[in-house]
Amino acid sequence: MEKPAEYKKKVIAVVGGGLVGALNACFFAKRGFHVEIFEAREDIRKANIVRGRSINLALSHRGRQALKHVGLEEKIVSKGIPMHARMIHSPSGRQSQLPYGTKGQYILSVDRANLNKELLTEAETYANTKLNFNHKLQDWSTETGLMTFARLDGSKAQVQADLIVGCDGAFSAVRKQFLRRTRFNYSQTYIPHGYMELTMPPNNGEFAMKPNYLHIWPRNTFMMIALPNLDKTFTCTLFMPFEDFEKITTGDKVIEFFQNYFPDAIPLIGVDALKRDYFRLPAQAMVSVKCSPYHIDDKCVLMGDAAHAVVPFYGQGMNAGFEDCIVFDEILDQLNEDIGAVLPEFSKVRVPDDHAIADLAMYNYVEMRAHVNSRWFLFRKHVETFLHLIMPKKIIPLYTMVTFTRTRYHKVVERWHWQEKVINRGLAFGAAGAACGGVYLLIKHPPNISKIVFPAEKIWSMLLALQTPEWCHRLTSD
Ligand code: FAD
Ligand code: EGU
Repeated sequence: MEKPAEYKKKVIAVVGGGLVGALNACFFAKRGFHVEIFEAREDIRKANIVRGRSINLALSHRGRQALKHVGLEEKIVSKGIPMHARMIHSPSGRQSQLPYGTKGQYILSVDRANLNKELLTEAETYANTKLNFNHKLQDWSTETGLMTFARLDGSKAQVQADLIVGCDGAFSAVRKQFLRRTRFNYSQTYIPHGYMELTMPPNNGEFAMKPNYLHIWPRNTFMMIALPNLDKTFTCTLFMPFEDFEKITTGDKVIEFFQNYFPDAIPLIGVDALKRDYFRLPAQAMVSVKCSPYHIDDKCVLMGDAAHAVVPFYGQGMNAGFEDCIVFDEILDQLNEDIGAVLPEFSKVRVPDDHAIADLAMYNYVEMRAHVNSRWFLFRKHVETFLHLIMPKKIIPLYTMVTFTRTRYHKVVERWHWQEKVINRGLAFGAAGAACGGVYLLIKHPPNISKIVFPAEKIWSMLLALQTPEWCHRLTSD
């Protein structure tokens, strides 16, 4: 529907020119709003040193759909490296692959800096966008929408906007105003784990490991993950409790630690590189943030990590943030761009979904550190795959719904709980059925006693073995 010219002059200020902010600017620019991005850092396209969080990310369906909306899917996908399966590394160095699904089901390893650059460049192609770098939001007024930015030279800039979109990450400055208001819910949790990134160089000009995989070394409380980069390196991310990071104080201790848990990675990363890079940067913290609502009146809305920082144990943070942009766009359509109605509707629709993925990611973190080693990981995934194979319509693995569909996250959780019930019921009925069948056969063909006692005992002890933690231990201890 055609909007009055006056309306289209509305200024949307996007605070934060990270992944979600830059994408959001494209969505708003496409609609004809006047968009200004305010980013605290310098223009990363001109900077030589790119510091900051993880070098590469897993891009999946939700994120790709959002990129498609702004015409960037092909460009980003062509520079991504498909990962069709996980490669599980056991402590002995054995590698086993577990496909993500059928041929079309793969995730992509994308370079964070490149993705951010492409998004900024795309936003800039619109005549109605303006990018302001070196503008750090300090404060804003919920009454007037007036924002105060600090510039590099120490000067201040005051800017007025009709709508403020807070995309300024997990430690959002925009969100500070929300915290002072009544009936605003907020929770933040730092997990005891930190992460550290190590680079695995190419070996004789080739990838040191198979490139089209998400490499995983699951070791209960320790875990390492490696994603491939276009320059044939891998970025390895080591997840470990902070107290364990702190125990490793010398280069020799680093090697000893890797010798114990990730021996196969030592020659691939290199002893000297390992000793050096481990101490280059301290381990980084991970935080989970949940809040609601996401808006203040018709003035301001939060998206991406500013609204929901999730722990990275589902590879969904950016994907969820990108999906926020699609959902907001859909609501703008439904409600004729009436911002006063769109903001509360966005909170209503999106909060349950973002909270659901935050919970799922935290659940997976707790589960993985509790007892996930390579054997358990393989076992569980095989069970999931098998159940999907025999009941393809009824049982869909949780990660499949999260990663390869746009099923609303809260529906994914509902469906998952339902499936668990079906599986448990199936197991119970299966056991009862087998027992009845056994009794029937015994009555129909009564065997002589000497024959029955022996197998009955054996079956009984097998059933008992299934229940004992002993059996569980054999699976969960390497
Ligand atoms: P950010 O990327 O944090 O961007 C915020 C921007 O706002 C920055 O540019 C910052 O400079 C700017 N800013 C901050 N404060 C101000 C201010 N006061 N004024 C102006 N600008 C400001 N997600 C995935 O989907 N897949 C993965 O595989 C994945 N792996 C991850 C691995 C790790 C170890 C971590 C920590 C996260 C991972 N994530 C992953 C999550 C992903 O990194 C985030 O969800 C994503 O970066 C969020 O984007 P954002 O734009 O909301 O926030
Ligand atoms: C963590 C850090 C494997 C990138 C969760 C899987 C991640 C990623 C998994 C990081 C795991 C864990 C899934 C994807 C993905 C798996 C997933 C985690 C990408 C349940 C750059 N996770 N991640 N689950 O299934 O759905 O392969 O840093 F080890 S991609 Cl923790 Cl699909």
